[in-house]
Amino acid sequence: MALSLSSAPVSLPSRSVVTLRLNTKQTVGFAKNGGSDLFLKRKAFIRVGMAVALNFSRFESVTMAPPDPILGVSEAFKADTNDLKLNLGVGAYRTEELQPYVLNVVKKAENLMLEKGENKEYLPIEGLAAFNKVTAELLLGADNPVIQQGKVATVQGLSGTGSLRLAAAFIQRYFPAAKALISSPTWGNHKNIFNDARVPWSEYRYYDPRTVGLDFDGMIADIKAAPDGSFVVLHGCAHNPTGIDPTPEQWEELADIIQEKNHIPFFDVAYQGFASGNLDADAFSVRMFVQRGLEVLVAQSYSKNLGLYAERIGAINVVCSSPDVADRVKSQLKRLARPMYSNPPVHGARIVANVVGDPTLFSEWKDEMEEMAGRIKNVRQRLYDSLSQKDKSGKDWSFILRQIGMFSFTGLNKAQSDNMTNKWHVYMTKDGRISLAGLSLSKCEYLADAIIDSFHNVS
Ligand code: KET
Repeated sequence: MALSLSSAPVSLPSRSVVTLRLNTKQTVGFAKNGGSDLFLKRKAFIRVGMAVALNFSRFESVTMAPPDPILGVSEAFKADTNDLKLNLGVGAYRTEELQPYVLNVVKKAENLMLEKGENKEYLPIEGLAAFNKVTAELLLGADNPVIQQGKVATVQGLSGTGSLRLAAAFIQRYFPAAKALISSPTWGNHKNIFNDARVPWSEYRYYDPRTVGLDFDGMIADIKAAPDGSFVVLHGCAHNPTGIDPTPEQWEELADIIQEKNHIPFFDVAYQGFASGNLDADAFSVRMFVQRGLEVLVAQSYSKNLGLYAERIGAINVVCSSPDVADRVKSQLKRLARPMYSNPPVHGARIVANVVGDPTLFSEWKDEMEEMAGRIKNVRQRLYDSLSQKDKSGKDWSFILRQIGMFSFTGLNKAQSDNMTNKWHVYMTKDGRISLAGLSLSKCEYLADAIIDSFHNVS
């Protein structure tokens, strides 16, 4: 059926609603449902100065966002039908058969939870108390005086990302003039997090491509040159993407400079246990800063070390100079969390509380983590061996063995990384990072061929 106006007839698609703005300032609505038109409001003979907006979206100006540099790689991998394909993009641990891995301690904790038949009521805004207790203890050591004195504000977060984002919102609210300092390079999402939270950031030098190592002098110089009272974002261990950490002596020197400059250290701890295979050893940097009496922010994640990627479980810890300050900081973190997501999910928090809080499960977890870290070390060695044997150019690949954690920063540039994907079906991030956690011993030779071809034949 057609709607006749003073101008040309207009055909309405079924189920459409049209609002006509009349020159009399009256609004008349028509709806068409199936075949019969309804006259909704007011009968009127109309001379229309009309805007009939059919097939027009109010979101027309929204542009297509680029794929995420890390998670977008997994999407592209899924779409590839080649059997040889290898996903070395996202940092997610796989078995030697390249299957996702659910830790045995996680299954045991989940069975316990099922037996207890716990309810699904809302958690408090700050999260599960049992989780918050064990997560701070795991990070700082259970006997750490700052815990015993109540100086740590711990709030359960939506894994590492959500915890970083909450802390960034806190920085924006209470230190609106402060800047975040991030390493160059760093985990790609750091920039997004600070951008979205409207915290200005700048980079400090970190990686030296000439030595394929740490540019410690550059790092110190940039941290010194930054405005006093900046938030220095540091990777607690297993720096992503370079796999290069400062030595203990360099950490001490960094703490000196940070203290001198009145900066606030902001640790991102996403790989505790994955650098050395040992949870305490990997917490060295954070604990050393805390021991010096510094106030410190620490975001934690259980995605990697407990394999709880999709559970979104982590925490933000703010170590404060007094229990009173810690209470106030915590109250403000809760205030920020409430309108964003109200309160966090319970399942992952219960798993962590059960595993870390139970001596038997805790010790089993350490064994499993050592096993995961060990498998990655084996793959790292095999990749190095394959590259060294196959590459006749004399290039020194030993940097791969010096890097730690889940990743290897290969030094391949964007064009070379593209070649890895387009020709060899090896999916990786465009900064040249490969996740060794997604590699098996049996695929090392193939990967070495791909790397050698890309490195030597693509400029
Ligand atoms: N910090 C770092 C340094 C990091 O590498 C990740 C994740 C996170 C925090 C956050 O993880 P979450 O799952 O929110 O706890 N990195 C891997 C996955 C990702 O990019 O989201 C990665 O680099 O592949």
